[in-house]
Order: sequence, then structure tokens, then C-alpha cells
Amino acid sequence: MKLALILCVIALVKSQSNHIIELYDGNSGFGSSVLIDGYVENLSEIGFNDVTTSLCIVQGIWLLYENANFNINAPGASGFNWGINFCQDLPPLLNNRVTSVRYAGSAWGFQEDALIIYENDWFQSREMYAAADFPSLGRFSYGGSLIVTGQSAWTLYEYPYYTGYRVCVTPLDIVDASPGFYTEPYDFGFAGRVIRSVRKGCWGDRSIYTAIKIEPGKLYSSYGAGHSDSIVNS
Ligand SMILES: [Ca+2]
Ligand SMILES: [Ca+2]
Repeated sequence: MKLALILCVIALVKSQSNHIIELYDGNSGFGSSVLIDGYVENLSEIGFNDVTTSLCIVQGIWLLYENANFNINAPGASGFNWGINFCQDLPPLLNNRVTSVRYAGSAWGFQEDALIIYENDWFQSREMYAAADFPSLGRFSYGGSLIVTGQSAWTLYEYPYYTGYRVCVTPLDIVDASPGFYTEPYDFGFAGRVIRSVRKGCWGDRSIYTAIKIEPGKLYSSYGAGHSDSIVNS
């Protein structure tokens, strides 16, 4: 009993989330591989930089980047996918190029209510994670892209304390808790603006934006910097 408890505690300490992805050097899940359940800012830390050719998602929402630190310093190609138990080969723009990966949403439930705002388009750079109302988002220019998980809509505001221009964004399917992906500011009506506060639910007079249609079990990727308006469904 005690041993089981200790093992359980060790397991909790070791795993970073229940989003789980496996990266493979070869096609179709062949070759050497690494199992990842957390943020990896540089895959060279685990000897897997620029070698991934295919991936298998055990579960979760996963984001892949061409450059280190989720493309913070150098914008580049990125990809995203979500679902349970599927494998996929990477498209040419990401094949043998992935350098950082991270999951999106609650660490322990990718279908729990959350709003994740990224500084740049295509889920690049810094992120702001909100599971509840956030009256002031601080110094970064958040508003390049977002992911809405769970079963709640959110209102985004141009100014702190829920003031100024506002829009409402929703998950893709609010009943099934399918995540909503908004790859660029035009997708949620915030082009040229910064998000400075967010509130759970749809509030006041506002426009409602719905997520682009994304199917589970497929990887979607950008063409990289300067071509972020294109979705490649490989
Ligand atoms: Ca490879
Ligand atoms: Ca790379």
C-alpha cells in the first residue's frame, strides 16, 4: 500500500501533463523515438533536434515549431493537431525541422475550460493561459492567435478591466468540447489590436467569432514566416 502510494507520487512528479506525444525519426512511427508529455524548448536537449519525420499523439493538443523556444526569437513554420491515438507523417516544411514542442490547454485535461492566447500568429512565441477571468494581461502584446478549450465561450477586450473593443470567441464545438483554433488576428476580429483583458462567457454587445473547422487526428501547419495565412492539411 505504502509502496503503491510512493510510486504514485513519483509518477505524479515525473509526468508533466497527460498530453502525450511520441516523435519518430522515420515515417509512419518507425525508427528511434522520444515520448514527450511537457514543454520542450529545444529538442537538442533530448537528442532529437531536426530529426522528427512522423508523430503519434496518444492524446492532447500539440504544437510543433521549426525553431527553438516555440519560435519566440525566430518566427518559422509551425503545426498543430489535437485528438486521441493517431499517427501522422510530417509535411515537407516540418520534416526533419522540428526543434521545439509544447501542448496547449490544461495540463491534466485538454477538454477543460481554458483560453490560451499567443503573442504571434500560428501559436508562436509567448503564451498567456487563462482558466478564469483575467482583468489585465500585462506587458506583452498578446493577440496573434488563440486556442479555446472546453465548453465555454470567452470575451476578449482591447483594454484592461473589461473595457474597449470586444469580441466573443468559442470552442469549435461547445457541446463536445472540441478545441477552437484561431491562427491569426483576423480569425477573431482583433487585427491591429492587443488583447488586454479576458472574461469567461460572452458579455455585452459584441461580435461572435467561431473557430476554423479543424478535424481531430490531423496535423495542420503553416508555411512559416510571411505565409501564415495558409493552412496545409497534410
Ligand atoms: Ca527523420
Ligand atoms: Ca529546426
